[in-house]
Amino acid sequence: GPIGVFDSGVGGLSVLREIRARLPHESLLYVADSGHVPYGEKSPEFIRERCRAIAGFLLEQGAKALVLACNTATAAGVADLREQYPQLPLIGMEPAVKPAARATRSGVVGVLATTGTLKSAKFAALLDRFASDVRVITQPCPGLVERIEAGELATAGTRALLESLVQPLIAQGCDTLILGCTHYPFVKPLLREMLPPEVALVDTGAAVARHVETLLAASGQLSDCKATVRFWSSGDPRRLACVLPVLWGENGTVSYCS
Ligand code: DGN
Repeated sequence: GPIGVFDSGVGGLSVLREIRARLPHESLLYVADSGHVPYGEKSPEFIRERCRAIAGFLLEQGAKALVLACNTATAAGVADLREQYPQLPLIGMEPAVKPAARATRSGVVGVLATTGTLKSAKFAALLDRFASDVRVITQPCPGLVERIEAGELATAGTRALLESLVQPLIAQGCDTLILGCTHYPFVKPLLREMLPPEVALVDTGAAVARHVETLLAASGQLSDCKATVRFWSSGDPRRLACVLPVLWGENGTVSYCS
């Protein structure tokens, strides 16, 4: 069976790319919940409902494993899904606090993420566990996900927004910047241009792809067939189809799902 991957929108494509690079023989199903993007400012209850609905849909389509390719959805909904599907390989995202706390030399780590992620109990627990001896500055990024959804990866407006978000962190001595939302890797080139070279950018996509491989291997479920990829959007499927060449690297068939 395929691996089911979902996000509030196109952000999870940054994770899907890592999964395909690591596991080229796995068929993939991707749901962009673009009818309800952004999740960043929505209530945890609402996001949990969306996670349940989308997980149910992907399992109906035959998914053998699920990846919540969204930090905000993971913070709100992964515990609930684990309870509902105790046997299912289920992988969520979380900001890379542990590797960043190890890597920093200045002792100051910045976290870019949505308000929902930063306010969650899961994130507070992560800081308690792994960041006790470094200073962590959190920075919510309202408006950034919307720009990335609109395909504005390198416009003047996106650049100005990013500058205003990261300059205060750099001014406070941050040398390690966590991209704690799956949309943000798509503006890495822009961030790289505006940041001093010694500032490291850390995201979780590759680690999640390795974790998917480990879980599937452990349950003997790795595939060696010819892989296919299918996409759904709860928004306008044509809009997702339009951005696939840029964000996914090739064209794809996109259907509507509710
Ligand atoms: N891509 C999601 C994340 O990783 O948190 C959030 C995007 C959103 O809907 N705000």
